Amino acid sequence: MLVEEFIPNTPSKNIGSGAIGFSSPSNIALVKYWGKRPHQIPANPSISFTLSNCKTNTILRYTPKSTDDFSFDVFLDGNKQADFRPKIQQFFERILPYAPFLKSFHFDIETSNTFPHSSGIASSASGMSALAICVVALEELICIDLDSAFLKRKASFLARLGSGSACRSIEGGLVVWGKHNSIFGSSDLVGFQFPFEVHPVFKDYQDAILLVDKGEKQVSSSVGHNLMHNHSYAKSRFEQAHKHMDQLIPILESGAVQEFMNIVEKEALSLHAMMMSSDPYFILMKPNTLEIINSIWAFRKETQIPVCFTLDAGANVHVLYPKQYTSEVEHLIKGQLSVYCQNGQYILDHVGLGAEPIKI
Ligand code: 2P0
Repeated sequence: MLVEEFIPNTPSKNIGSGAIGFSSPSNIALVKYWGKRPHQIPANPSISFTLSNCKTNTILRYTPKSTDDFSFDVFLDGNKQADFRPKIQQFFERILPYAPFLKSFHFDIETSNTFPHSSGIASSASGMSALAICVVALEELICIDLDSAFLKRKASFLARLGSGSACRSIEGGLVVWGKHNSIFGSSDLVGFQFPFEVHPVFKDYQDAILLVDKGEKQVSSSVGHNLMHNHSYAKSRFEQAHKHMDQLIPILESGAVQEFMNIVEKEALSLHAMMMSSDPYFILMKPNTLEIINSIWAFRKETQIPVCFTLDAGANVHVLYPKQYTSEVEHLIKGQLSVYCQNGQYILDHVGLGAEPIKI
């Protein structure tokens, strides 16, 4: 796959004003992306579950204009959001070669999240993927003859340029991003659906997100990624991610939940070990993160229920479990784990379908 395929070369037509809407979910990585090269190329392959309830709804209102600049306003829950502008300006600049029509319109970008703002849940994956697919839908209106599979691939390609993990939110289910030798068709440029058989247990896996700390992170993901350059353990970390991808293929096919949990937890702790051993070092886990992990391990030992955890770049804990254990795990969360959450808050989510159009 070459970037050239995403540069439009079809004839375009004039359109008037209008609006396009998409919702796009967050995703949770099982094998983590941590470390990147220029132009948003990941240092190792990753795989994630696309989520369902945690999503961003974006409406892109477009009005033709004749000036040669970017013109847009951003609204969150109806309020103008000036602090979102730099990230979107940077996104538009990065994707301009692939969406040259962006300077031909003024945009009002209206966005809202289904999860609480500043809940510590990264909104960049859902937000950037929702905006990216709106841009591609606009291209579909302007250009003639674009096929729908290509449009999804392009939406993922553009989303990646906004935020790496966003490229895994366009498709549903299990999504792979990053070149991996055992996965034919895998690419550093786009996320695509895991191409092998998936056992039914993993098709409706549950993810309860325990909101341990809703504050601003002390170290952003961009800074964290950069600290993987010259990291003492970077080479072995990237090798480990490749090994875990290889190991997950038969596990996802056979439904081997024990082996799945082993890799997923190792990945979460390896991610945070990289943070704790970078220069400068930092810790994003909080005491309550560890309380929850220990409680999950104790519960699993006692009940033999296959519930495990993973972590994002923050203190929140994602509790992963097969759907058949929903009542037992919800009981555990309500009774024991929610006391470690800020204001007792958590979000129940599950594997979802990816980005979807919104009727306007
Ligand atoms: C992931 N994370 O695979 C990893 C695991 C966080 C921990 O991708 O700089 O917001 O926008 O490409 O995608 C968070 O990093 O970083 C992330 P950018 P992004 O989900």
